[in-house]
Amino acid sequence: MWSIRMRASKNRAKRGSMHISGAETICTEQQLKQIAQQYIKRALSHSRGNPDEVVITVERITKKPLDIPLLNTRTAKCSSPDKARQLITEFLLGAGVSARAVNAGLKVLYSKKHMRGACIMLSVSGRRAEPDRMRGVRVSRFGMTDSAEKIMTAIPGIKKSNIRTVTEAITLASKTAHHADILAEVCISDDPDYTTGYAASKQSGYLRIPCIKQHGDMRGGRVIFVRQDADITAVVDYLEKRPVIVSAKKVRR
Ligand code: WAQ
Ligand code: MG
Repeated sequence: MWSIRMRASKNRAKRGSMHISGAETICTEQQLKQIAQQYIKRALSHSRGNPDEVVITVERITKKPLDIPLLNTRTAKCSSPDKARQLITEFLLGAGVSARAVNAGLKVLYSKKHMRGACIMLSVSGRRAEPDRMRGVRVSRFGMTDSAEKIMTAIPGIKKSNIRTVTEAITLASKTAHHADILAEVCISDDPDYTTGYAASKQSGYLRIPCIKQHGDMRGGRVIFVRQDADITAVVDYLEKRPVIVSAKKVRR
């Protein structure tokens, strides 16, 4: 198996280069060429702008991937960012995150500062624990089995053109939620024309939240809430390095 990742950015020469788009999956050797082609096309036709650097990393996976279940999906009734904040708050409180950490998390999610990765937040104190606050932690080395991908196409209410975005998000969220020290994750896309976000946890599954932000807003972010006493180094190592395949076989309610 191989891990393939893409990252596109703009203004590479100037200070503060801008992240345009990123994607990744785990695949067989035969699939590599086709996926690399798709990723380049994606990088060059992104709503956040035109990149001047596209990096594709292809890496053989030597460790056997961990087989984990696909999260169940639901879509919330939501028609405004205000309502979305309320839904996120309820979801996080239900997952055991303190009110203080919820507020700190919302601040990061709706902040103007743009990160390429996710913020790791302690679930009681609301303290940020990611090693690099500018960059955040990139969840990486995950893929989905073909059978799980088929299930994705059958989820009601998802536009065909959005299936890829949703599939990638659920795969990442399934990997994240699987770790015992992770209580929940919330995500807002940084694509100005993608206004559905999500909240996810192992217990409650993947909750799609429409209208999480206004159309045209370039801001986005991700916050992963961990147990207050979590081993941060181990969590980051799992998120970044542990190869994971998400499959539909073990879907639970
Ligand atoms: N690891 C950690 N954080 C990431 C990663 C990653 N691999 N990729 C992106 N981020 C962070 C980063 O801060 C971005 O600004 C933010 O998340 C949003 O990234 O069911 O497309 O790739 O319809 O724009 C949600 C789909 C799509 C909801 C989310 O995120 C649905 C999306 P984006
Ligand atoms: Mg994006």
